[in-house]
Amino acid sequence: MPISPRSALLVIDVQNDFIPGGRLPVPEGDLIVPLVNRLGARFKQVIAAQDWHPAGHASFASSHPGHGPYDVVHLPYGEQTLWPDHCVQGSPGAEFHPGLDLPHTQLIIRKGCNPDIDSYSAFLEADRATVTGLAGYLKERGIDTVYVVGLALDFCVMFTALDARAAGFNAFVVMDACRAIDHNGSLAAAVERMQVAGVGLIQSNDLL
Ligand code: VGL
Ligand code: ZN
Repeated sequence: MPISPRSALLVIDVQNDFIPGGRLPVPEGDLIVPLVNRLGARFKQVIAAQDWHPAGHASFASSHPGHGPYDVVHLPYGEQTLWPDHCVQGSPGAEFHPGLDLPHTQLIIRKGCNPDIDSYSAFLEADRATVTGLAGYLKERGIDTVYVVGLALDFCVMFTALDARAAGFNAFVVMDACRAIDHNGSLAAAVERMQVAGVGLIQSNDLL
């Protein structure tokens, strides 16, 4: 498949805390890095998302006494899964994986910065109202198609792809350049939701 100049690669949360050995490890998360680099080399437009939480963030189980990671609590905007502390602003765990080699990345979108609101998506925070500005950036640059890779497939990658569709972009997820947390069937549910929304699920071979 030729890569249109009107397309962008969105590299989601390839950060130390999501790699085995980190605070919220995604199994095999490190294995995607060489493939993400190869894909990135094919795109003129590369955008990276970086989970970037203040200490004490509302999505951290440690902020909810009596609760542990993976519990679900009610916050003003709805249900929130709780996580181990991760990707704290300025911490080593929040840095990109050292093997990520995408020096032509033009934009880094940091998300989850609001202490009271989580943001899986690189477009829209979990209150479904606060935008990151990514849709406007892409539109101003004439981009109509996004390819999404990174971590975790069943959370940040999925919500980014769904919101890309909702914002009017063609959206593809390069499945073998992602890995999932897969908690309580979340991977199968994510595949189903993306298919229903018209997100194309492809393999890196389709692009390389
Ligand atoms: C993510 C859980 C919490 C992700 C981020 O990148 O998928 N998951 N924060
Ligand atoms: Zn997070």
